[in-house]
Amino acid sequence: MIFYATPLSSYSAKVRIVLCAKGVDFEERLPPNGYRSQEYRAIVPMGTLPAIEVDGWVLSESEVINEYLEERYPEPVMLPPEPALRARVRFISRFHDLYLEPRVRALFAQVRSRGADAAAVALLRSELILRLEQLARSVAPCPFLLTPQLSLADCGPLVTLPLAQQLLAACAQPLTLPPVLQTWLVAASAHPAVARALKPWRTATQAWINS
Ligand SMILES: N[C@@H](CCC(=O)N[C@@H](CS)C(=O)NCC(=O)O)C(=O)O
Repeated sequence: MIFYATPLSSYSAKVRIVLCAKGVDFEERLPPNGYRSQEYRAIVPMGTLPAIEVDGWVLSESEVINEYLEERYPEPVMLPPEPALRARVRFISRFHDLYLEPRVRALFAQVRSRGADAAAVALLRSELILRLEQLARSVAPCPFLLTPQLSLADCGPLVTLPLAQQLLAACAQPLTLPPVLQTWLVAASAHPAVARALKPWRTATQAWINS
C-alpha cells in the first residue's frame, strides 16, 4: 500500500495513526511536486493529502480511508460493533472534520503572518473553545474518547487538539483544554502506535512553528 502524505499534514497524521495501530505494511510517499500539483492530481484527482493507492486504485478523504482500513484490517477493532457506539464514533469523526479542525486551520494564516492580528486570533480562539466544549460533552473517556481501546474517533482530535494549543501559544493566546479532554489527550498520546504515528508530525509541526 502506498500512503501519500507529508510529515506536516494533519489529516495524513490522522490516517497514519490507523495504519500504525493496525500494523499495516505501507510505503509513505510525498506527493510529487506537492499536493495540488498537476503531477499529484494525475494520481489523486482531489489533489489533497492523505491518499492511499492499493492494487492500482486510489482513495482519498481521511475518514473514508480510515473506514476502509478498518474493514480491510479488522484487528484491532477501531469501530465498535454496537450500532449506537458505532454511530457515536462516526459522529466524533465528522464533528472533528467539519466543525473542529477548520477552526484550527484558520489559525495558520495568523501564525504565518508577521505579527498575528490579536483580535482575529481571539475570535478564532473563542469559536474553538465553543467547539471544544461541544466535544467534551459528546465523549465519555474510558480512557479513549468513547471506548476502552483506541477508536477512529480518537484519531483526528489526537492531532488537532495539540495543534490548536501550539498555534495559539505561538500567537500568545494560550489555550487550556476542558479537563476531560486534557486527561484523555495525555492518556491517548501515550498509546505506542499513536506515539509512533505522530512522531514525524510533531517534529515537522514544531519546526514549522519555530521557523
Ligand atoms: N477532507 C479532507 C481534508 C484533507 C486536507 O485538507 N488535507 C490538506 C493537507 S492536511 C490538503 O491536502 N490541502 C490541500 C487542498 O485542500 O487543496 C480529508 O479528510 O482528507
